[in-house]
Amino acid sequence: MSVSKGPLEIALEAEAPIDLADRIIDALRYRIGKDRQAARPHDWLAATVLTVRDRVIDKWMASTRNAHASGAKRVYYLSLEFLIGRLLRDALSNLGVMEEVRAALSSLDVDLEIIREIEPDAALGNGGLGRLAACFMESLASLDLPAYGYGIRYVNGMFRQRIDDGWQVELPETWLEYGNPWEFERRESAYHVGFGGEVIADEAALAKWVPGEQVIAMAVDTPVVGYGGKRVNTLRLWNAHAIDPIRLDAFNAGDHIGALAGKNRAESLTRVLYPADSSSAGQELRLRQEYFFSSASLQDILRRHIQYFGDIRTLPDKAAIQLNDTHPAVSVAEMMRLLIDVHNLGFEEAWKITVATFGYTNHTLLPEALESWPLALFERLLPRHTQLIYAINANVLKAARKVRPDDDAFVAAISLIDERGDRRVRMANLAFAGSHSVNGVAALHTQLMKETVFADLNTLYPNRINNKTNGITPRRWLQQCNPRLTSLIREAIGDSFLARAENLTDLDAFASDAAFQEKFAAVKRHNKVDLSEYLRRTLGIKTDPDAMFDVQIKRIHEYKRQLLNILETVALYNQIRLHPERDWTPRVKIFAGKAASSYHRAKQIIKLANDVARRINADPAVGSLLKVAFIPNYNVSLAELIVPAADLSEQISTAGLEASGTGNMKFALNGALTIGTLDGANIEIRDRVGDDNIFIFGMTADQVAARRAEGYDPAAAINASPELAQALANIGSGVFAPDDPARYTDLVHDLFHSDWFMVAADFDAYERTQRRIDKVFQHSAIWTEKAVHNTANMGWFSSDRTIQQYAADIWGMI
Ligand code: 26Q
Repeated sequence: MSVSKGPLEIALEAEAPIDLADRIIDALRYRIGKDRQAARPHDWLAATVLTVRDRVIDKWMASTRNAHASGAKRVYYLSLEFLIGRLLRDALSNLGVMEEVRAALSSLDVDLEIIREIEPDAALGNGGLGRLAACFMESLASLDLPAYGYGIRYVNGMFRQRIDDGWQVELPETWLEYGNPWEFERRESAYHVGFGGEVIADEAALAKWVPGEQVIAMAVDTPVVGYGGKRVNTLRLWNAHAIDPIRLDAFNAGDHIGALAGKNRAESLTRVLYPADSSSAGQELRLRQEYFFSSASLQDILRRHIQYFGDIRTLPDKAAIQLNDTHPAVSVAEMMRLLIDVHNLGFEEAWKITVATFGYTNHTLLPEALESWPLALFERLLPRHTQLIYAINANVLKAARKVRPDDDAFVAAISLIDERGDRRVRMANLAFAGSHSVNGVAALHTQLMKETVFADLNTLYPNRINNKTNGITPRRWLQQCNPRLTSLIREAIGDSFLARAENLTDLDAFASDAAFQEKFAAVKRHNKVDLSEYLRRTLGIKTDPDAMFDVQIKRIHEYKRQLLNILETVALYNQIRLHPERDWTPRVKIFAGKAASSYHRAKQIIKLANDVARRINADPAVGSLLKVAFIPNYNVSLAELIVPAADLSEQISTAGLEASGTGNMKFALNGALTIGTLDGANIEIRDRVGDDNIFIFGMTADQVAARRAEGYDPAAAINASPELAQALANIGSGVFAPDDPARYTDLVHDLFHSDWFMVAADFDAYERTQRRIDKVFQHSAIWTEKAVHNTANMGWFSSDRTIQQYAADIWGMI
């Protein structure tokens, strides 16, 4: 894209209308090189994408031009993760050409649904944080805000999960196998990124960094289409290339491997997404990735600013840069380096510009997840940045001493360097000090930030911490994934809710309308039939679409407490066997999620879910009263199938540990009721849907903290709960693992002796609530009325609202 200054008014619409089907055929012939006879499904997909992409391009260029012409402020969202999923349906839907394209393909005997399904997910993220970035990009375009997402174009995204004999096996993910027709390589947008080397003083005694190694970052752009197709923004992902792709001297001397070593080393930077387990692994390649993408993005942002506005000192008026967690936090030091060493500003002025430009979003309080890097590693890789961080720290510590002169603990907590043990650079402190705004992602989480991890920084920089409760895009997470419910809502209240999700409250008027309830329930049942069919086809598990579909799908982590759900499943199984005559509510327990490859306990929990499923599904004593399914390879596309089919949404983290959650929002929007703790955004969901329409149980965050402080005794909690004790006895003695009865000895032992996530403490409350839910589900009209109230009151959780708050309060854009 050649970006030239000022509006370039070219009449782009003046083209003669050509039949869409002909265009697809042309794309197939002239861009793929196949004719209709030779075309395979992937060729049709590529030809369709290329044709749709053509429609996007004029709007894309116009969007970029308008931003330039108006001199509007732009937002830059820096994220190591963008968990996008498939793009085709999103683009067709937001452009409003779904039916047109479907008809064109149909005239060519091609089924849109079939080619849609073979599009691979762009899975450049682990979970919630990456998916949030994708929802934000969609909302930014939909709200007509000029924005760029910056990230890494991983060749291998989130690993593919296979379940072998109940165990997770990780396979490489290959989303680029058939190429990626959505993207544009921008060879002219390339930057050098350095590593290592040394800092010397130049003639003027100014610092000069001479890197020991350099790689090239090359931009690859993907258009992001907003709702209604008004605006198209850019997702710019970086690819790493070697400066010298091949060392010919080595090659000619016969060293064919050595000749390519530099190329391989450079390209390994953008090869693979780090699978996270919320604990910072601290590997050198990860820090290299963080710096590589931060540096390339900032060079690009500054280059664009200078090109259009001429003066680097106006940067904060024209650019807002948001850091998605600390993963891009080294950007603060890189900005200082670019402003001081390249643009020749003084330290103080550079710092003012930096702080005015950056905002930082925190997504976790788990201490083991707070990123820090060994100072020695940091200094070896980034010697100039280390100097700058020392200089920043000197100022920060001076300010801290001014506030509390005699409080060494206060000063030590604020320091950008952790001086305990091996010295480490604290990325959260760097991001905090270098940003004018620091936000949490739900009200409770933000409150806890102020009270715990960031208490001291909050004293030094009061008013910096603010809340921006997460949201989800209603286009992907209602309109596209649940067309049946969307039609029903549209019939009732019109379709303004897709752009203004708060208008969903008009549905409240229909909640007690019997005719509407019936239609709502029919939609849910239809979606459940689809999921049921998937379970039968892929897992051979037969399920009754009239049973309650009880769903927990998310990353597998102890704090999310899949174990609590499994234990309750075992307890229910025991109760059904003991009292088969009772009026049980048939349930299908559905689990899905990936465990970080190094997280042994999480993988054990996956195996347990599968062991429990195998035994229960094969037991004629429970028959269709209880089924358990662990669906392999959870990803965005699978969520789009499962969410619309859920009756009950499991959001059962230990209170205080789930920063927000966004799956909770997707389910409630699609008419599932939530069983959840008072954690993250669950609290705000309750506030909006009302106490009667959500099932809250268990300890609050305050109670969890108090219980820990007083000395929590899990064995006592277990012994006080006969059903829990029984379930644990069954699991511990190998009832579900006859082939290896000792498989869960350590897991059960740990529950008795530490139970950090307080599974035992919350078990009884959880179990009682589940039995209450059984009763409510039997009254289908009452259940559906609650479900409608959920859908009606979830509009506030649109990421449009979240983005408007960021734009107004943090970015200074509206
Ligand atoms: C860190 C260092 C090294 C390698 C990987 C990582 C890493 C990567 C990803 C650490 C954490 C993550 C992902 C975190 C995440 O997804 N957090 C979730 O963010 C959501 C959006 O705000 C919240 O809704 C969830 O509550 C939160 O868990």
